[in-house]
Amino acid sequence: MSTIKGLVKSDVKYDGSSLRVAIVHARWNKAIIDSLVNGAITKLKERGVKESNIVVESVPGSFELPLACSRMIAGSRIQTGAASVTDLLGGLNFNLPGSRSGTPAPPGAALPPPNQPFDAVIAIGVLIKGATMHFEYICESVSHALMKIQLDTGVPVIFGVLTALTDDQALERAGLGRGSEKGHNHGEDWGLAAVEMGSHTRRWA
Ligand code: DLZ
Repeated sequence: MSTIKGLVKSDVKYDGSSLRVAIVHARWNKAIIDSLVNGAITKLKERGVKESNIVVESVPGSFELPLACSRMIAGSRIQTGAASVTDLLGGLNFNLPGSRSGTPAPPGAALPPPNQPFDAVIAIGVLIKGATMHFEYICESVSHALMKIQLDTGVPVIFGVLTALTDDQALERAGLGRGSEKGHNHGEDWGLAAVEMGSHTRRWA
């Protein structure tokens, strides 16, 4: 029997060719992260987002994702003049060492000035439940913070944080399942969601 759960594909094929998208990912559970990030980049490119308009940045763990997303959105707006410095407290001296678009920049390298603010940010992390309450606290605070950032800034923040109870749950959701079923790579959905939401918010502006 087929399932009723899951995402129904949009009838519209959104065009990402004019969009600029940031991916911010944690480095905890890196093998799973890599697969999710690659899935997202594949779909962004499939929808026409230019490699030079995909910026990938890493942070230590999922707990660091909200601050990074917030600063990247603010910084890209200041650099492009889309917001004034006074609007965006803390955005001065914004610099993104080690960021990459397509291929990694050398550590310490500054990003070239972008020609437009980010249309969407994808926050990617993999939280796997352990023996303590760490998992619950991080899941709760990160999901609330990411929602707040997108509502406060009006820039879509795609929730690419897996909150898995077991290693296998996380692996399956990154297309790396250990059984006969490899599972579906959710990173692909996040790439498509970024293009769809980036396109919507331009129309809704
Ligand atoms: C500390 C911690 C733990 C226990 N588990 C994870 C995890 O499963 N996934 C993840 O992304 N990060 C984890 N972290 C690290 C925290 O997110 C954070 O980086 C540290 O607490 C430092 O603020």
